[in-house]
Amino acid sequence: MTTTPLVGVIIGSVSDLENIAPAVEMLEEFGIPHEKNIISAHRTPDEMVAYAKSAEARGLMVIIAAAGGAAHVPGMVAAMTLVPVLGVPLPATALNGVDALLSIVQMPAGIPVGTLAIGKSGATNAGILAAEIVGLAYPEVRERIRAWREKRSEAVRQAKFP
Ligand code: RP5
Repeated sequence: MTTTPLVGVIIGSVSDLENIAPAVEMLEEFGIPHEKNIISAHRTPDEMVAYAKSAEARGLMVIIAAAGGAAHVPGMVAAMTLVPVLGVPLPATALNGVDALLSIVQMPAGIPVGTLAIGKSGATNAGILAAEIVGLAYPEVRERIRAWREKRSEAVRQAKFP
């Protein structure tokens, strides 16, 4: 297994840290080298462009891009790279993430962003989905995910309904 980051996780603001944490936990669970960056479409647009344009050459296989509000980052990054982008809408405004969901999921045909659920559930699944994509090239990652799923299945089988 390489030590070069295979998954890039980006958030739009430090205020997103708590919500994106489950994605990072999943990548750690499956032992996937990853990098983490705070990149804002409206506050640091130049850094966003540089990040997206260098992603492929740096060896990233997947980018998880999470943002709240207007949530431009996932779509803008997707427009500038062929590395698949998973978008996680985060609750950050009075609209509780519905704004970000609609923004991220409604990419016009031609530039896809794989959109997950709002908030921590979406972040968890983004981490797992990224791991599954990495698992296409790294069988050991796929086997870790298989074992993790089986452990969760077994926990349900052993659970008591009092
Ligand atoms: C987005 O705006 C971020 O992803 C965050 O969810 C939201 C609010 O950011 P802050 O104003 O809290 O920095 O760019």
